Amino acid sequence: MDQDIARKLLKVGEAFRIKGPFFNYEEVSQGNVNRTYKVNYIRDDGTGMAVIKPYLVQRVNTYAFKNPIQLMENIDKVTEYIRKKAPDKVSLHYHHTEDASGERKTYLSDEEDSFWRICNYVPSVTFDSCDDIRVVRNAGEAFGEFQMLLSDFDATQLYYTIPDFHDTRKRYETMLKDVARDECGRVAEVREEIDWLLSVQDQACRLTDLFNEGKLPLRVTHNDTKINNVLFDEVTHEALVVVDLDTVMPGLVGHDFGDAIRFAANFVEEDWEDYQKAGVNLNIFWAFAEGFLKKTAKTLTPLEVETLGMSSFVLACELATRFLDDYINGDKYFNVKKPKHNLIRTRCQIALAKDMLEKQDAMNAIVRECARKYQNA
Ligand code: GN1
Ligand code: MG
Repeated sequence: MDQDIARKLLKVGEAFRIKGPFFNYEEVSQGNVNRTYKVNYIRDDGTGMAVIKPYLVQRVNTYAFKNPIQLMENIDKVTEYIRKKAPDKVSLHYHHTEDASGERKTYLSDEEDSFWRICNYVPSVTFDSCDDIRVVRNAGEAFGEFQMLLSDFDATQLYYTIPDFHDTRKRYETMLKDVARDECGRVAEVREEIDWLLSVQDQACRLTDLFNEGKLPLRVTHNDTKINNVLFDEVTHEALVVVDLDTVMPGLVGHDFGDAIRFAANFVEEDWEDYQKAGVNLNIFWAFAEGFLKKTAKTLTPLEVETLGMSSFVLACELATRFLDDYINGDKYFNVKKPKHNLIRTRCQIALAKDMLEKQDAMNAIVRECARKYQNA
């Protein structure tokens, strides 16, 4: 246990009036942007016996999220809405601080300009990668259901926590500006990656273009649908709840479908050193599509259905530009754990995207088949 972190977490817990002595903490290593800790406190179970009570404590990355207070307002509204609509479902509850004047907040913004929040810890398992078709189908259902739960939520109530988050055209423009600046002298090393991404730019920007042409409806989407953002029951592996609501904003259905596929259906993890092995596992693709369309098929427009197959290619390319841009800028946005981490991630997304291009027809056929099945069900 790092003593400085432990001391910091202790202070944060005090601000949120968490009861009982601080016991210990462990870092939850999944997120690439925020820092997350499971912090354990000791409680009396009412009979004099000590029990461990865990909380999930997060430090929000304010480089990525410039307005974390608005972000917390979004989360409050969305979790409240889902709780009312589906009161029996497991849900996230954020704790409140209280200052001398009695003002309560769901966050602590402290002197070092760091931004903290605490929510209930849900006993569960998560999967960073998964070959179990049933689990993947459950994840598809969970993200599909999440979108359906919010289908009549008034999207104008939501702030854009990261403007233009899935605007692929703008992601390319930003990367090109940073290439021109070449702040860290890294551009020469990544010419091949830049050239490949530029060679597929129009295909990669297909969702953005269709939206700008007014052909796709805006929905409330999750926008960060990695399978490890679903908590599963430890025994049954049923999906319990979708977490990581920082990017819940108006978006396109393809953003959620494509992002989930590029993460869950990849043969290897997102930062696999041997990146040539990246590629799309069609069985996993099918399982996710089946779960997702089971929940959404009846509400999607024909064009939305048509975009799902290619959306995974779009999201893989978009994320490759983001990782590459961050590498070129000196690794400021994504947490990196080793040198060239963002470059390895870029190469992995590019290898995946190349494989997706070859499997485009198969992916489209699977989506059409699942949509047909559940539109008529
Ligand atoms: C970030 O925070 P995390 O690890 O769930 C990123 C996603 C990327 C993902 C890639 C706010 O997600 O957009 O797809 O890394 N989130 C943000 O692993 O930028
Ligand atoms: Mg996230």
